[in-house]
Formats: sequence, structure tokens, C-alpha cells
Amino acid sequence: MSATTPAIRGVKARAVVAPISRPVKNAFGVIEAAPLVLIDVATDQGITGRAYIFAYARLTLAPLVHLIEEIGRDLTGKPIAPFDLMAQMDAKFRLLGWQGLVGMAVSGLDMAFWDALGQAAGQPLARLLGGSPRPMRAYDSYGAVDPAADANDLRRSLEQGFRGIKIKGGDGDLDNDERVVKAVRGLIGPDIALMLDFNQSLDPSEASRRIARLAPYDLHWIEEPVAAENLQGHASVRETSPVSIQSGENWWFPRGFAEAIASGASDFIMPDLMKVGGVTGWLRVAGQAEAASIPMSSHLFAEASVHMLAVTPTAHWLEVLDLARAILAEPVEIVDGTITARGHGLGISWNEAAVAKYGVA
Ligand code: SMN
Ligand code: MG
Repeated sequence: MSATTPAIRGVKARAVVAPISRPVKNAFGVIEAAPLVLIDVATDQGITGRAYIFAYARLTLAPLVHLIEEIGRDLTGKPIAPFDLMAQMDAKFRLLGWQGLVGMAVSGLDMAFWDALGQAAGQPLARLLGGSPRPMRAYDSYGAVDPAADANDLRRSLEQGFRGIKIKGGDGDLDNDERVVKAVRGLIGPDIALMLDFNQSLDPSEASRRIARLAPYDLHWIEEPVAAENLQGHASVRETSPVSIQSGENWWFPRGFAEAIASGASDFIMPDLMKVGGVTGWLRVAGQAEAASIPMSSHLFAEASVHMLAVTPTAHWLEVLDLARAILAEPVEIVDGTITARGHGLGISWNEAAVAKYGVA
């Protein structure tokens, strides 16, 4: 452990398209593989801070690699003090705004900076931030399921000890949603939390109609029933919903959450580390969630999010949707339906052979 703060020596970003164990079908299409950008922040102390982000599409890989390396070039030589660096990036992009690729690049860099600090301290990030790694309750996150074809997978999730299952809706009509929800509830039994994610596909009145019909299947939450930016629409759906509303994976940086919470948009929130402003942004949202007594879950990025939930006063559920397993040297380990923060920093290291295999120019 070093007494001085490491400084940035250089930033490298690499694009991969990683295979995933099952396709994620949603209301707008199918994710067949994971386009990821891997970030390496070299420091003057020999350690390398690492994080990855999810580009959603192959098209956005190259622009993200470029943004991350260019922002990194600007920050080279600076000490890794993430709050200070965030303030500098905020000033740099104030007139452009956070939403979109710039916010994703900045969030990814922030995660890698914190990873470097954890490594420099020889501690898991959860501990560096003042918490302690502990088993975090996780749910297994599916796309739209075919109850017959996916029955074995669902049984395997239960065998792994998962106490929650999330599936997608809105990829068809309400009859289809009801058929699937009913079958999955029958398969998993009454004691497992069942979440349903509409991925912003409905308008408020249709969302309310569907929720009323689906409520008897004891859903744990309804996620993103309407467009993420439609905070009033969220609030109006929530007002009459017998099921708790969950949202947040598409709200940007702490300000986005402040606006959503002030609008009464959701019962639960689930920031995405890559859109909330990384570790720094997450910490500021966790404070808001505590002050407003709102249960807070994670979106994707289980390896990093498990550290963050350990320091989140209203920690709720960790999402497991394993996009990076193929390229990680030590993928997340599920023990009795839980994951525990581990390693130094975020505990992320690359399987370089796989990175070479799945790398794209
Ligand atoms: C989701 C978003 C992006 C990729 C996969 C899945 C989804 C979720 O909305 O909540 O997991
Ligand atoms: Mg979702």
C-alpha cells in the first residue's frame, strides 16, 4: 500500500463482442452478444485500474473507444482523486451535457479510477469506501422467456439459489404477457420474487391496463413501464399500480435521480453504473435513496455493483445478467443466490486470450 496517490500514466480502451450464455430478447429486439469496451488506466505506481462498459450496439464501440482514450489523454499526469476528476470532466462537458456516449465514457473512466485506488490500497472497493463485503442477494435476469423452452434454465436458476427472477414483457400483447407470467409463476412457485421489465415500451394508460391484469401473479416490481424520460408518466402509472414500480437504468447522473425522485416516478430505483456517473455518481444517488427511503438495486455490471450495494444504505437486489463472463479472468461467482464483493478495487481482470479472440477493431 502506497502513501501517495497514484497518477494517471495513460488510458487504453479496447472493443470486444463477447458471447453471452442466453440471448436477451426485449420489447425492441434481441441482444445476441455483448459489445463491451474494456478500459485500462495505467498509473505511475505500476497498478492498472480496470472497468468495462456495455456499448449496447457494435456501432457505438469505436466512438466510445475514441472518447475514453481522448478524455484519458487530457487527464494524463493527474492524481487519481475521482471527485476532483469528476469535477474537471463536469466542467469540460458542461455545455454538452451528460446524456449519451460522453456520460458512458466518463462513468467508465470513473469506475477504473476507483478500481486503481482500491488496488493501491490493497482493499476491495467496498472496504475502501467504508463498508464491508457481504453476500448480496441477487436475482437472475432473463430476456423475454418461452416458458416451455426456458423451463430448464429457470430450474437451474433456482438450483443456484436465486430468490428472484426477472423476465421481459411488452414484446407482444397483454395476453402474451399474461400467458408467460402465469407459466413462470407456476414454474418458480409462490416464494420466489418475480420481476417484469417492460423496457419503456408502453404508454401510461396501456401500462396501467397491463399491470392491473398481471397483478394477481404477485409481481415484485414492474420495471420501466413507460419511456424513461417520461417522469410524469411513471408517476401516473405508479399512482394506481398495485405493484411497485422500478426504474433508473436510463436516468443520467445524480441530477437525473433527483428529478425522478422529486417527481415521485418510482417506488424503487436501479442506477446503472455506466449511466449514473460511475462509482462517484452512485455514491451520490445512494445518499438520495437513503434520504427518501427508496430501496436501491443495481443494473448490469454485477462485479462492480456488488461493491456499491455493500455501501448503499437501502440496498435491495443485485442484478445478474452476465455480459462479461466470457472475457473476465474471474467471472462472478454465485453462492446460494448471492454474490460477495471480492478482490482489490473492483476485482476485475481480463482473460487476455478471450479478449484477443473476441476483440474487434
Ligand atoms: C437490460 C438492459 C440492457 C441490456 C440487457 C438488459 C434490462 C435490464 O433493461 O433491466 O436488465
Ligand atoms: Mg431493465
